[in-house]
Amino acid sequence: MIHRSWHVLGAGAIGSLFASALHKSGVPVTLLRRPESEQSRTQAIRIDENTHSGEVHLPVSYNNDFEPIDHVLICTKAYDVRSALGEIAHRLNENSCILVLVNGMGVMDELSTDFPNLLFALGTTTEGVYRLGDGHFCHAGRGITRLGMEGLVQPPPWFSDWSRTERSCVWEPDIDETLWQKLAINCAINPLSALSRCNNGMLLETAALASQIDAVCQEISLVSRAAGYIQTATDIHRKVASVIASTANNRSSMLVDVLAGRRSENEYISGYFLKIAANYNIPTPHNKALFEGISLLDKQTKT
Ligand code: KPL
Repeated sequence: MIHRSWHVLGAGAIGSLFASALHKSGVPVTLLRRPESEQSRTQAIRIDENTHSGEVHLPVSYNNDFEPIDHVLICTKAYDVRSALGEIAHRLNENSCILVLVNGMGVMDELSTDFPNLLFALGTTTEGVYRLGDGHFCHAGRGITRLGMEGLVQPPPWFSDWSRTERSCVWEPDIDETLWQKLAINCAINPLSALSRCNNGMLLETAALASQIDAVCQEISLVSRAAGYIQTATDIHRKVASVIASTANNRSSMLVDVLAGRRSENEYISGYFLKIAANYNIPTPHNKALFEGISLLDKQTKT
């Protein structure tokens, strides 16, 4: 029996869902936190699902503590990963596994520059979970979590910690295409819903918004084809329509950020897409206008 342990950096909605799931399946889990004022060394996480509510109590370690970290799940906002990892870098080594489960793409470009000796795995999830209060979350929709590492077709031993949890987790041999597909869906839905301040469903119910979705998807398809993401190039219109239908009553994460006056992850979603489009000299005026609209809102936030 191998005794692995996991640390979780960024215990927001998604981080807490997986911290709780790993703990419940018998894996020791510790939450990482900034050493701010007098705080307790344990934290309760409560997750409601339908009529059930489950609570777990997890130990807390401060980022500036010294015990080494073997496996860490990072679930911060995309723009915080780099500095958050910097705060725990002294506890990591070239054998540590660092699993980055954040929105958007482009974080890896930053991390491989700053931390060339560390080993990273990446992931994306369609689990729907939102915050109700401090350490209290609602698991509103079950989804699938796809994890992978560049060039690794078969899962590494640590993946069994994930496959044994109550959550549905699969190993993805081509994580890059999977992340791109999620990015493409986010590029279509998130900025338009945030600028229009509407639930996802309205994007196809209103003719003017539906034609914008179509134009944005057209550009995404062209760029995806040029970049070699053939599945996304072929499927994007259908995929976006299906995600809009299945999340019709939800607010996109970008709309939630905008309504909370928080900086959005625009640079790691549309911003990353525009960089790739520019690499192939493909004009993407619709995506660019959405990016610029959200950038203006981001400039008004304090974070
Ligand atoms: O991932 C999403 C988000 O809100 O960030 C969905 C629901 C897919 C919308 O793009």
